[in-house]
Amino acid sequence: MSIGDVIKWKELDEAQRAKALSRPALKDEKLLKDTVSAIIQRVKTEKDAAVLSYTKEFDSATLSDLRLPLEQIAQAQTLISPAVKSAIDLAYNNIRTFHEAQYPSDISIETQPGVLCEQRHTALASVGLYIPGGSAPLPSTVLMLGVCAQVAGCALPIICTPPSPTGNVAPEILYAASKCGIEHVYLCGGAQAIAAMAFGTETIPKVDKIFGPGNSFVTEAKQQVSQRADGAAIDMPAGPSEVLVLGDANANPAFVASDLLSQAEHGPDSQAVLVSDSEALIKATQQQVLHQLALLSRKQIAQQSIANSRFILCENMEQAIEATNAYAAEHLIVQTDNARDLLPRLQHAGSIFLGAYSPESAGDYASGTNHVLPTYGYARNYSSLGLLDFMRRFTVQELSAEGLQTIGQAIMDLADAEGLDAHKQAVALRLTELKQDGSVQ
Ligand code: HSO
Ligand code: ZN
Repeated sequence: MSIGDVIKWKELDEAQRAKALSRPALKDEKLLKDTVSAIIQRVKTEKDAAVLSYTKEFDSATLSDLRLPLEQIAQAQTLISPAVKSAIDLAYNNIRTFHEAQYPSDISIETQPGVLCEQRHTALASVGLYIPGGSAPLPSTVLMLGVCAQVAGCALPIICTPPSPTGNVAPEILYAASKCGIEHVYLCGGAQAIAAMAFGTETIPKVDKIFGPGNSFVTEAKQQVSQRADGAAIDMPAGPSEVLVLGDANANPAFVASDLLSQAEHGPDSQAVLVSDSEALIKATQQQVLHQLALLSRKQIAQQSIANSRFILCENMEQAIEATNAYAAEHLIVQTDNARDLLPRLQHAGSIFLGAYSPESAGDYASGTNHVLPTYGYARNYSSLGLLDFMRRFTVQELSAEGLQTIGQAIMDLADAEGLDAHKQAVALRLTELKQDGSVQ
């Protein structure tokens, strides 16, 4: 079993440092793009028939109807254990509390007397939530997306999720959907599900925006449909998921190893990185990783990811913070003394977990924060998912006669400067009328 080497940061030049922080390469881009584009085209023209045929081909499920019967959503709670039911209830409440607190305030302000400017918010009308199937069905992702749609007030939230070969969906997923008030669940996955939500089929409604994680086909399909005017918007670009733990000599190696492995068990291309100024922590963590790994049910998956893990030894905390910021981790776990003191210096991360008792799993499931986060370095310029992603903001303005008189000359001068006569005229006509009216000077 192999584990990433210890990388000594001070011995690396700039190019080697960039390589030490690089993400796993995405494979065979051209083939992926072409395959996905063919699927999208077929779904766009053949609609339900194409989705049903892909579902048979890729999910081995022969369906007559893509929509899951509503009764199955209602019945789900009778099919899950009481422990899982109350865990979903607890997670739902915390996620709801945190996202309700994000509800934005509208703004209404007079920039000058009689010039009223407003910023308002409205929920997106229809949203498509993609929930992956495969080796681990994720009811937690239903909550992360579904609560946002519910709190924002989206009128039509729908879920697409791949069915099992017998045409079923895990009851945990359906119970989470029912908590979020979702009635439309469609049995399809992969690029075909993304295409169906982007363009609509006889059964699956077209949505305004598509959310959620997925494999490379799903990710590529989301990118492609988001680039078409007749497609749909998407939440964010995505790549394989990752964690970076920033630890000092006082960090608990068993805790650190468990966080690295939590990431590693997601998939072979997940990345786990430890950055530290303590060689002792790195060595002890590596031992713990090997020890804990052997006991995991998904050790086949985790060990592939751990083979690509990185252990970066820095000379001091300054340097460690620099490397951490350069990586821009999706999940950044800070296991140092006084972790909160470092917060102002941590620039790029999707979500930050402070201190020994804040494992990534807390945010993955139940603390209340969203687990849909920018991966693959996108934490430099994208935000963690939140309520506002399910809303749109727009502006309103209302000028009184006095207001137009106050700023009218400036508008006309700017229109002159841009050579746009009709713009100037739109103001001039009104000002002339006001003068004739005599109501305003
Ligand atoms: N760590 C994943 C989310 C997840 N973990 C779901 C467990 N279930 C991406 O943030
Ligand atoms: Zn996770």
